[in-house]
Amino acid sequence: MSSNLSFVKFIEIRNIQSSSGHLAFLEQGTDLDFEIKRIYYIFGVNTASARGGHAHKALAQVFIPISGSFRINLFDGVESKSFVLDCPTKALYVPPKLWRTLDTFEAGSVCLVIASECYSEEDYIRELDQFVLWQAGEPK
Ligand code: T46
Repeated sequence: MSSNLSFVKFIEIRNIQSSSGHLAFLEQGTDLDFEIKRIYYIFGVNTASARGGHAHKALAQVFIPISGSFRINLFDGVESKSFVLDCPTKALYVPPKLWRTLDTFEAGSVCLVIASECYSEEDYIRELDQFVLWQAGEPK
């Protein structure tokens, strides 16, 4: 089985620094190889809480730790990898077809997500056993 885990990558976000602070930016085409359809953000997460616990069939995402830090755990049905996001100029590209959980949120963290699709519950697989079966049967 080929795995989308191999396509997960950090993206260095361009950052203009001056005496009055930083300005970081991403552009479609240069930094993002998908069309932006949606942006959402997660904040106010209790440090003991986890988010996610699902996979997406088609949605590609870029995660940016705007503030604080958290961990993204990815699972392709066989292999797992974890990534710590703790720098606002270091984003993580996550392709579809990966089970994910987000945990170890630092207090005050803000997770911005740039998404390739509008929200659709049809795109979610929210049961781990269903995801493993779907991955095993999914032609690659
Ligand atoms: C992901 C992780 C990191 C909407 O109505 N519109 C939206 O754009 C989103 C993202 C969610 N929702 C609704 C669906 C649920 O009723 O908001 C509620 C909470 O969503 P969910 O349980 O999926 O939240 P998380 O934090 O577990 O997952 C979210 C994203 O859904 C998902 O794409 O990768 O953040």
